[in-house]
Amino acid sequence: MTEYKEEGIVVRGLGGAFTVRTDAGAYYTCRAKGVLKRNDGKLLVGDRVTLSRSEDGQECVVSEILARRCALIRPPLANVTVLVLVMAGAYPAPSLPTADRLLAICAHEGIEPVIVLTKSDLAKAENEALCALYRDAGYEVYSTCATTGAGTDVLRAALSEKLRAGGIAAFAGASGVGKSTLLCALFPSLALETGALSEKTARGRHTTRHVELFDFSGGFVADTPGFSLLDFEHFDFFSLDDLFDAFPDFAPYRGACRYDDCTHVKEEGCALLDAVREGRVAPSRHETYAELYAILKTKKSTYPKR
Ligand SMILES: Nc1nc2c(ncn2[C@@H]2O[C@H](COP(=O)(O)OP(=O)(O)OP(=O)(O)O)[C@@H](O)[C@H]2O)c(=O)[nH]1
Ligand SMILES: [Mg+2]
Ligand SMILES: [Zn+2]
Repeated sequence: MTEYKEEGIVVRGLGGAFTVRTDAGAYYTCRAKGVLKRNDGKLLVGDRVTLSRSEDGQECVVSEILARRCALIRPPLANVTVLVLVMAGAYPAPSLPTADRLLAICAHEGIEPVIVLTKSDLAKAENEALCALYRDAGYEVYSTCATTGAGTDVLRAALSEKLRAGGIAAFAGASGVGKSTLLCALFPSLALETGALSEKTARGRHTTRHVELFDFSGGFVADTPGFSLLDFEHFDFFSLDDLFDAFPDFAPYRGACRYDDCTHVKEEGCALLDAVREGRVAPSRHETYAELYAILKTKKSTYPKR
């Protein structure tokens, strides 16, 4: 068999079949070579790859993963450049610890975070409070309503600018928060499946089950399966040494505490705790920090320091 080798990007992965878009713009359904299925080197949507194919394209194998800039486990996606964290003030109620954990992972991985508060028709006051909290913490925040389309033009323009030079903007957030609905409001040509919330728990039902990339501007937007509250419970994404810097809003207080080895959890003379008391840092941000401190303290540092 004559073998053709081409480079491209994995745009979809479902049940062991991967769709690769080659740099020439053709789409092939591929299997992954055995070594790319193991946990440590697993092929992810977003990976740039080499594919080997027969002339007619019937036999396609992803044979190699090219250099990765980063890899997320939740959502499972490689080379994310912008993480669009979708939240709502209600339906489902937001989990700030989960949001803050994902934002910390972004900071650590060098991924630009963008926060979108959606369902503004259902949760106007709650969304405004969240908007103030995260803008004060220095994050870029947008407000949208997928039902009326409010705020979608502004968000689309911002994403277009961010993706102009390539990259992947991944929409992530709790199940049922409205990621797929928002993507359809932003890009009407996408006909993504969406699902109602459970009446009993007002939570989502995991309607989206796979990650998929769609062309936009010079790069891609990605829909991802919503996470549940348990997904970030077991926090193992970086080491204790990197924790403080994963909260960009804490930066002004670095090195300002009375004790050099201050853990910023309970010490006297802690500049960060003073900032929380005086309303310069949101208590919820510090609570997440303290929770992660307790979790990471018990772990051996096996991560390369950045
Ligand atoms: N009122 C209102 N409902 C919305 C809005 N956005 C989404 N919804 C509804 O919220 C429900 C869940 O929306 P989805 O888009 O499926 O949520 P998702 O985040 O993709 O959920 P998963 O795929 O499970 O992760 C659907 O019933 C949507 O119609 C909004 O802005 N306003
Ligand atoms: Mg969805
Ligand atoms: Zn301190």
